[in-house]
Parts: sequence; structure tokens; C-alpha cells
Amino acid sequence: MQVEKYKLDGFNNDLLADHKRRFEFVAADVANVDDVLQKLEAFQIAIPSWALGTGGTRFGRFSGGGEPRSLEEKIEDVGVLHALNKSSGAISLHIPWDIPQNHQAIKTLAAQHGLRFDAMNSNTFQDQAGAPESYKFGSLQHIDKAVRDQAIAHNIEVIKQGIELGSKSLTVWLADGSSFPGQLNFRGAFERTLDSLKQIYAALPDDWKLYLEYKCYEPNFYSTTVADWGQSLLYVTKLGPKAYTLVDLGHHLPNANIEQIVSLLLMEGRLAGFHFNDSKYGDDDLTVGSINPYQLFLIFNELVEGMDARGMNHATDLGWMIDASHNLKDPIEDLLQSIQAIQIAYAQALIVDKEALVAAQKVNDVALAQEILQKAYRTDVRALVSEASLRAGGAIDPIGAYRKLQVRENLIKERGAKTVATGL
Ligand code: PSV
Ligand code: MN
Repeated sequence: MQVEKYKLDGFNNDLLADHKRRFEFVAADVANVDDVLQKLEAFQIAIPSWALGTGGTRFGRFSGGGEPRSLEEKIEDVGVLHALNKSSGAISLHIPWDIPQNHQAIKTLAAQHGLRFDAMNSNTFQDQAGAPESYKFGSLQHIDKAVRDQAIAHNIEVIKQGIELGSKSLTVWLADGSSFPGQLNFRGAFERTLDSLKQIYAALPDDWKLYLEYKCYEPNFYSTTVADWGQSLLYVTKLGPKAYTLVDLGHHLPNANIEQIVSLLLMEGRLAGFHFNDSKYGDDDLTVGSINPYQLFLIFNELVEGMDARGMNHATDLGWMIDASHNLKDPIEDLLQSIQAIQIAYAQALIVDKEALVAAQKVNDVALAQEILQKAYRTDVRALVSEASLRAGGAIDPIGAYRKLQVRENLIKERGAKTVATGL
């Protein structure tokens, strides 16, 4: 399924007059509007290959129609997203859920859709068919060297797959930990995990990065061996300059101040990037911005401030990825909503009056500092996001276009009403 440009243009033309009015209204108040638009256009968010189908919970999975049945079809779906919003120009693969059979053919297909391969994700949290060792009691932390060796070899294999595809980073997320007090020795688990990670790190090409993702609990419910940003930072500092801490927004204990974590990781030059999602209770993997958009804005405010302080390129110097699961909504619509929420938070952070904020901080004018942040947050920047999409060749209203062009209906015709994508 391809989004035909002339149809998209027709859709945009119908909305153009209304869009122009809304854009000019907001642009009049934004001093650096061209800069904001350029930055929005450059900002690409990778789509995980496992998010194109309906996810589920341990209570069931209710698949929708027209879900991608292969890696090729997943790439096509990301191509649809990118055609609509021009901001989803990358795909992130999870191995072994999506092992490419023919790397060159997959690369060519991705390039045809304007996509590159973002971080590769290894999987040592599920047992693999035919593998001799089990990860029931962990992988890189395992007491048995044979299990650790198998998990290390898998990660090295994932790096090799990534090299073939032109990826430049490996994301390691470990389910390792314990569910009951006394089950393991924390220090022993840390040391074995560090030793295993060192062996994976040694296999990284010079221009690659290792992203170490943390998560406070689940599937283990007493301890997790990379449980929080402090523990991840400890590992990556010991590993070396190519190792970084990855923040998944759903992996914190309730009410954690994620924006402060982000600020300090950036200060230390150890922030890898993000897995974006939103949550109400735990690792809910909900649509980005659906529960707590103000927190997302505050995170982007720290990102923009911290990246600018270090002279970093917003678009390319960190890894930006969605990691969400869609149980109720059409996955493509859900992803379009997530990307729009990220773009809105980013645009709002870009229009914060930084000089005024610094001045207010210097004299401890707390009320003014809050006003300055909230002025940006309360600005309706949706027309800026639409304008950036339009200028890049995308849709003024990507979800509206997706519905008008009847993409899902066409996918169901092509693929069938009962299809199930691989993944969790
Ligand atoms: C774990 O909860 C996680 O966030 C990791 O990034 C995994 O790779 C992904 O979810 C699997 O859905
Ligand atoms: Mn994640």
C-alpha cells in the first residue's frame, strides 16, 4: 500500500485555507518561526517493528485487520506513516522477532520508502526456539556461564545483523533480576552482567553506540539488575565512551522526575535517547502524550536546553524512538498520534523564552519562571507541526488523511481481515 502523492495533495488543498489562517495566527507570536519549522522537519522518530500490529496483555490479544505479516509489510506500514507525516523516517528492529532474510533487499525496500535502520534491539527475555539454554533465571546475569555465553552471542549476532542494515546502535534491555528476596546476590548479578556487557561492548564497531535501557520492575518483581538510571549509568561508565543510558518513559516508579534524570544524563554526556510512550500506573506503553503531556513538554524543555548547552544536533545526536503497544486502537493511527504528541512537545520547548527564564531564575522569581514555561506549553502549536509536515511533503492532518485515503480498508483488502503481526 502506497500513499499516492496526488491524493495527499488533494486532501491538503481542501484544508489549506483553514490551515494558513491558523498557522499565521500562531506564527505571529513566534520570534524564531523558521528555525522552529526547520528543526521540526529535521526531527525523525523511529518506529519499532513490533508496534505495527495490535499488542495485547497477558489476558488476551485482539488483533485488528490488515496487520503486517512480514518484515516487508512492516516496512511498508512505516512507509505509510512517513509519507503522511514525514517524521517517521526510521525503523527499529527487534531480533529475533524480525530477522531479515535478505539484508540487501530489505535495505532497498526501506530506502524506497525513505527509511533508515535505527537501533537494533536484542532479545534475551524470551527463550528462542531451538536454543539450548533458557533465560528463565536471567541472561547476562545468569549464574551459569553457558547461559551468559548464549546471551552474549545473541547480542553479537544482532550487531552483525545491524551492520548489514546500516544501523549504528544496539539497545540492550534485560529482564534479568529476581522475584523473591534471597533469590540472588545483587553484587554477583551486577558483576556477571557487567562482565557479559563488556564482551558485547568489545564487539561493537567504532562508530556504534550501546544503549543500556533500565526498567524498575516487570517481569521480575523484587529486583531488576538494571533497574534505574543510576544503575544503568554505573554500567555504562564502566563500559566506556560508546555506552549510554536509554530512557524509556514507562520504566520509572510513580511520580519520578524524569526531566531531572534527563537533564543530568545529558550533563554527563551519557544520554542515549528515548523510548517514548505514556503511562498512568506502570509500564503501560500507552500512546505518547495521552496521559501526561505536560511531563512530556518538561522533558523536551530539558532536552532542548541541555542539548543546546552542549552544542548538540537535536535531530541526530540522540536516539528517538517510540516504544508503545496498541491494544484498542489502529496501530498506525496510534503511532500518528504519538508522533504528533512528540512534535507538539518539541515545538513548545523550542518556543520557550529562554533568556527570560534564565533571568527569572537568577532572581528567584518562581512565579515568573512558571509563567514562562506554561506560556509555551499553553500555546497551540499544532499549526506549526502541520506546516512542517506540509513543507516536507506530508499531510496537514496525517490522521485525517489516513482515514480519508482509507489506508486501513486497503490494507485489509490486501492482507486479509485476520492477520497477526509478530512481537509481544
Ligand atoms: C521492555 O519493557 C521494553 O521497553 C524494551 O524496550 C523491550 O525491547 C520492549 O519493551 C519490548 O516491547
Ligand atoms: Mn523500551
